[in-house]
Amino acid sequence: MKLPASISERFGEAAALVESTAGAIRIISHYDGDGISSAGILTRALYRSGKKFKATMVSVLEDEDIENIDGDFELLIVSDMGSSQADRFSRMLIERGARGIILDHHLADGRDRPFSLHDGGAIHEINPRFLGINGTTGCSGSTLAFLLALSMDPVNEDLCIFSLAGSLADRQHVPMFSELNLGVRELAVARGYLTSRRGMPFSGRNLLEALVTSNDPFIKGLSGNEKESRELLELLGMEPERTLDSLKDDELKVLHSYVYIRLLREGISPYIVHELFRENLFSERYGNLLDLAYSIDTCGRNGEMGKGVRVVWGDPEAYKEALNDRYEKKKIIQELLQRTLKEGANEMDHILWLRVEEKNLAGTIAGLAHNYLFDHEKPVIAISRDDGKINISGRADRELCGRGLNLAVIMKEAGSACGGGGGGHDVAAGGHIREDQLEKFLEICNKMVGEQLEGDSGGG
Ligand SMILES: [Mn+2]
Repeated sequence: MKLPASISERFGEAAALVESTAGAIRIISHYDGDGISSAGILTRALYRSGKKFKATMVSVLEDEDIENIDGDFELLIVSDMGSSQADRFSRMLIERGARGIILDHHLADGRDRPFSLHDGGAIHEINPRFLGINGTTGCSGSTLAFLLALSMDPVNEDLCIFSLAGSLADRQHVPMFSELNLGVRELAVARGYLTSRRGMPFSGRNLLEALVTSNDPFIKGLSGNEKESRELLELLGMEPERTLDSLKDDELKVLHSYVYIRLLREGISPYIVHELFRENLFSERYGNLLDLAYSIDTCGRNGEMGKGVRVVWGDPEAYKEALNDRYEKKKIIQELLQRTLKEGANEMDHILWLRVEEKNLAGTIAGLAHNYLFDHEKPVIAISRDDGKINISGRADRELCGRGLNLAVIMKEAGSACGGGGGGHDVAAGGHIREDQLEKFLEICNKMVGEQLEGDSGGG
């Protein structure tokens, strides 16, 4: 894989640091899909080069956790996290007489240069944000782990699948892979590890499961309805039990066009339907890369990071279990969507709002409800009670944001006017407010959305 010289030099130095380490190597990584993929890639690469290692995955690392990292290690690798605490790590490592590598793609506390061994410190830090690469879209933790593995030994090329799975789990594939991710994607396709097919993001162990469990898109009447889905597939001349990647191009086209028209007929925004057509990557062993990425991610969300790492190590039993877990989770989301559709949303002039007490899923439900269940001209605000306060998740789509909507601004202002705060992105934002302020909060949101979209005449 071709990299600009400045970047491959950074990885080359990190690889040399690993190679020169005779003692134990300690890995600390984030617990989500990207972090687990990273840890899996790093441990496999270390194993292949005969190194001693131990890996742990965590959701957050408090400052005192950094002081208390267990084990007698010579080298610490912090992955998918660490840049915002690089100073702490550095002091701890100097005290212990050890060295460290940070592979992170998150913001780094306003610093404009990475930690470097050349500066007399104990840390060699690689963060795409110091290399002119977008850390939010162009490079994930697993991309960094993979590039290090590749610098250690070209034999690690086969781990590219997990590199992309991690990027996908961080949603860096929407609308498409770019920058360093794109480089890995080109390698994976060119070397035959993955095949590329354009179309809707269907995944599943067979066609029937793909339709029945589909939440994005949620297809009214088909999603969650095994009988209707089976009948449709038979009508289209496709065995429900066939695998997705067994479909020939023209069969895939038939299925996609059918769903496309059906969604448009239901009144789903053409913009949203259009966005569903993107590249899907398939592996013979793992199916749609979406399945691999989200089953690893689900392991982390369930607190079973070890299972996730076993998936990256190629354990077929672990993948089977993790896939089951993923589809269980999809089912829960599906049931929430069905319930939301049945109960309907509360409608105001410019917003829709609904209660989602499953607070970890509120944002997901708000987003899918906006896209597929209700009037897409209005953003959806999901609220969930949480220990004396109310959590808020707002979701819209790119088209509304193009017309002036900015949910980050609204969440921030309306949140702080109601005894809390908020922020995020224009299209997806969140916040929290005092429990007795809900009515006032909704009034402010409604008014602000109206004002932001006011200047636009293209709406309806
Ligand atoms: Mn990440």
